[in-house]
Amino acid sequence: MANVKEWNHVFKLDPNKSIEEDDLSSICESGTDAVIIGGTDGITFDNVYDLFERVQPYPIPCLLEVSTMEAIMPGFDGYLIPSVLNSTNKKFITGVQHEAIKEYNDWIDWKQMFTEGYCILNQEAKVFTAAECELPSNEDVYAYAVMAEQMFHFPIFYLEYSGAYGDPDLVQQVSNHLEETTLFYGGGIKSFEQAAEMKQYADVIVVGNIIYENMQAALRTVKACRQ
Ligand code: 1GP
Repeated sequence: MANVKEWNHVFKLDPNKSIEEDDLSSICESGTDAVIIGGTDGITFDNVYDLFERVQPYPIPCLLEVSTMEAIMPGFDGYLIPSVLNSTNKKFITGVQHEAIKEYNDWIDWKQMFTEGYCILNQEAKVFTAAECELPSNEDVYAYAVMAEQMFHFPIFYLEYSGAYGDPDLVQQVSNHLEETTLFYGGGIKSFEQAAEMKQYADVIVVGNIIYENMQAALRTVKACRQ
């Protein structure tokens, strides 16, 4: 079973983007701790299943970050269930999750589920609009972090800057507000230096887009988290 507490670095693969076999192999054999399959746009059962099947031969944990009920399937090493704390719409905080439990509770293995308190901080990101977010102040973010840990006991608090490099000082402050909950940082990491900078404060670095832009740079981010 996946143990997020032991992770330092993960790659997030987007089922809506294509990746050559050699590049997929490099990602899976890079020394990263896990591969997450997840995205915002164009997520279908077929493209998730296709990627899942291609990652299976590699000895690496593969988790599904659930963004749509249509693309949920068994077989993953774990499931990440986001709850977007800075959404203005209850649907993205507890709504879709509630619907999923009503429908599938008898089949859910809760030991495989990892709930994520998401805080989305890049207004330009598709996911910011899709999840109907409002931009929080730094004080708001600290309170969301404490809420995620102390009220909801989420195993993960995820600072999501998807597509943009975030504010390391904010990540540091958030890490100071958390004791047990694992802090994920994702967004705009394109280099060894950026990965190393954010890794000083976040428990886990999530690297996505650069995989599709510069594979060698993507692979160097793993090394930055292995120091
Ligand atoms: C996206 O946090 C991840 O959900 C990673 O962000 O794609 O910007 O690396 P990037």
